[in-house]
Amino acid sequence: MKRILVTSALPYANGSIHLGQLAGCYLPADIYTRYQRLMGRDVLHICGTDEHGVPITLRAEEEKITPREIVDRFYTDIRRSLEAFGIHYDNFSRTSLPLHHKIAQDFFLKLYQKGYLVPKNQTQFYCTYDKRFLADRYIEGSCPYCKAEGARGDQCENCGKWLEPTKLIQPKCKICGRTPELRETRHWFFQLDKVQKELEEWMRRKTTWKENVLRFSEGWFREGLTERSITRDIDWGVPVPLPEAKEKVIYVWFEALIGYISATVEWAEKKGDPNAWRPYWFDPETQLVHFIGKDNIVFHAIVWPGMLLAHGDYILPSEIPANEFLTIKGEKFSTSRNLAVWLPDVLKTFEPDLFRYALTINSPEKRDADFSWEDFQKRNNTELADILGNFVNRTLSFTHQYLDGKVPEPSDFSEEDQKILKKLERLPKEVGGLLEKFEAKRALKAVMKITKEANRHFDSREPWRTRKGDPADCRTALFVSLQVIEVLSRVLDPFLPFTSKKIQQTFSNGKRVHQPLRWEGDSQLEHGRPLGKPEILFPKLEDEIIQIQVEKLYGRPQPAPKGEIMEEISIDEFKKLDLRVAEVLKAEQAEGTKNLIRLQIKVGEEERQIVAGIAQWYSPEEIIGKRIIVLANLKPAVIRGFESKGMLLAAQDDSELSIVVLDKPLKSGAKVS
Ligand code: B3M
Ligand code: ZN
Repeated sequence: MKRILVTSALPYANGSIHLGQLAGCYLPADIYTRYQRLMGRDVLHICGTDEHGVPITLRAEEEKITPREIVDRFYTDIRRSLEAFGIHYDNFSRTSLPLHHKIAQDFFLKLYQKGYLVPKNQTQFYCTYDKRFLADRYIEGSCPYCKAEGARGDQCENCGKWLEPTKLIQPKCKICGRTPELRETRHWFFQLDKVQKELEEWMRRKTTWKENVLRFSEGWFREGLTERSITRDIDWGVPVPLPEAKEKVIYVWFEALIGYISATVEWAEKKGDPNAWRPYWFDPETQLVHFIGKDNIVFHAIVWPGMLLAHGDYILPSEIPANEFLTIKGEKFSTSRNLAVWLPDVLKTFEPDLFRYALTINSPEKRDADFSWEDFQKRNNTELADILGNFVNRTLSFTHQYLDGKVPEPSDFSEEDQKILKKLERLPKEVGGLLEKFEAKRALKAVMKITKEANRHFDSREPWRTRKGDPADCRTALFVSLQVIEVLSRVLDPFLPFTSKKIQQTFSNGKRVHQPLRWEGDSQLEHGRPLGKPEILFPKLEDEIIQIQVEKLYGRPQPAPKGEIMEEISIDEFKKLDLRVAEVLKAEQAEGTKNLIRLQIKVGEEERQIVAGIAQWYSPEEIIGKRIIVLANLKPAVIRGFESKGMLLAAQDDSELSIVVLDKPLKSGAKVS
């Protein structure tokens, strides 16, 4: 292949990026692209925001602002946070650009002229109360296939099927909850069935593709592809370029996919070479790689190749490495249910590489994976800090302390030295080979494995003993450890670019490193080279930091593991807790959340606000007037945007939660001991 065009699914500009999207698509794509760049290949990484469709208009209606304001806010939010996470795109575009409208309309017209888009009358759900047709997510019901509730008009999140809204069970208008009626309207249908044969032949040649994509597509082929309506009666989107289709727009999924092309065209224009995009989309020597999450398989492995086959000018995807889902303590991330860990939030507290590591070493490449803050803390402390950080630090510190801070000259390599040097020589090819197959998780594990071995090698060579008894041997051992660090700094770049850069900075004796070292090359650590001072690469994460994140997510601390009494504490430690009686003056549901209640409480003379995740067990009215117990000297926290100064005490078993209340009317502010 002459060149690689990598795309990442265009995120809807209706919310910030969360960890589930990073693990599913954006991080794997960046790791793969970074590796290809380090191999010196011609690779472009294209992405941008998907700015039309119902996800945008729903959010605009919720916030009573325009779709334009929503997409402008989240285009910036998403672009900035992905950049801060270390993801470098050659172009990050947006589908509300006139350029995209033009390219999408030309694509539509070409298929229309070739007879692939056929106008038909269609009955569609209409809400008499909201006076509008209900497209896609404006209609909800139970999925006709898997019976899951909350299936949207365009796709069922549970089984991933692309749905016809009229087939939903007990359909309801998403805005007002009423049962809609069916009305006639006219739409243009993409004759997907016409390209099924070609599609199947094309897919049959994809023998190395991931099981989830092949299995899903075969299911669709077996059922038989059917025509699909690709226009909508809404006003926010790419207008249908036909005079008889006034007030209709192209269905968001149909035009967003064309966004991959328009983002590449925009890249070329920004580069001042308007034709530079052509080889990436017309030359069969281009490797076209679409990174997506599994909920986007049907549109990327069936609809999009069908559109490209119908169009006839463009190449088809070479790879579609779809990842499975990341869950959070067993629940699916959900923007709409506000159950997510948002990228802009976490970047305020944590270095990006901690997440790049945690989401890759536990990546949902072949099956769903679960994220928890406790696991995140453990991986940072016992893997990044204790294995990688420790090895780099002890090697550089020893070199500074006993070898004048310079790469020592080796003499005869011991057997252990030769063993680890042999593995080191093979490492870039081993890791690269896995990345070529989109197996970033195994690739990163291979890097951590040799780092563990390097720690053992350092221990077994005992430089702290030989530095006196056999200095030549001591120098040889450290020379080997330094060579390990040099190669680690190269192969870590795709996964942990910030850490890789810090390590390479020490080779250049503090001078700024602009270009990372190539994937393979002569070692930069010839003997005599001065080395910069080591720094602590991964500080340990304390429980308090994690606890704040847990509370942010659930609105209250999670119950201790069932039945286990926690670690003993002294009476002095207990005395640090200032527990007080508080009177609940006011209480209300915290806007935009499902399980948070905002309380105004009185503690002695002072009034303050606390937030508690108890809405599943209590209505606000039930707790007004109660005398509760609060931890009054807990550091204030902001939970889902609400300030909380203190925490109420509640007891929870596996089915019920009760807040702790007094059985006598003590004065508020009374001390609890
Ligand atoms: N915006 C769905 C999503 O954000 C859709 C991807 C479009 S890729 C062309 O998951
Ligand atoms: Zn309605």
